[in-house]
Amino acid sequence: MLIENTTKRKLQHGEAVYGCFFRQAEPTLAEFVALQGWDFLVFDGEHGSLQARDIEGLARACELNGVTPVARVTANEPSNILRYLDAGAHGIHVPWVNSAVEVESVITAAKYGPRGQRGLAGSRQGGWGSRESLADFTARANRETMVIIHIETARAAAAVEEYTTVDDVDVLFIGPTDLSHSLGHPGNVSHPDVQRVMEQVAEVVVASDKTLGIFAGSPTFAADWYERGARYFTAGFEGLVKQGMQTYLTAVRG
Ligand code: 3PY
Ligand code: MG
Repeated sequence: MLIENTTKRKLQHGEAVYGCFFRQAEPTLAEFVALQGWDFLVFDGEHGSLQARDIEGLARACELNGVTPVARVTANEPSNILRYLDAGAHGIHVPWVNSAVEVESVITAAKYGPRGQRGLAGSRQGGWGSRESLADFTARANRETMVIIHIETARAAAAVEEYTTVDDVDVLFIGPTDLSHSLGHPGNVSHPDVQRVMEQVAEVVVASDKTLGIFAGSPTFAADWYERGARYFTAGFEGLVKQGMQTYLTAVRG
């Protein structure tokens, strides 16, 4: 249930927040991951097989441990956004958003009136109307729900200035991998063309009232982008587990 979004609160105070992408439909494993000290977990409906229904148990595993459950939706589509939020995500990552008009449509889908047109019903996110009235919940949800928009195509990068003018966007999030692909250097995030576009995006976002977010799989990448003004960071579960296991095996096998 969405009572308070502690990650959003930290961002509002200018603090850096750290989260982990996770795509297993296993609440017990999510609970273990949540206990490692993350501010938030991002349950990944885009790259993986998670369904909106899986968010119910995964969100509960987070909520029990004071961690914010966020979901990456499959696509920018109102019924898709609605189902992930109603199931219990406190925020959404929306991939492949390619114009300011599309950003506005995310907000319309994610916020209740008067700002948006999110479908209203008793849902797990609102405690099925058992904790407070639906009217009170709409105000709470509009205040607490976090919206993270991916900048991961050349088109999105070129339009980012306009994205910063859309109210109620919390985080403009660079997706380095898709961006590298879109710029003609698939998987080569350190290519100078990709770095230059990421820097241009960063400058525009940092000068605005939005938070700059980025996927940062390593601490050095995250530290570098902290210096450039990013405050919302994600890593990935598999990447971190892989590093830990390989470090262990390399050490024990000498
Ligand atoms: C990307 O790098 O494309 C991402 O979406 C990271 O989450
Ligand atoms: Mg991506």
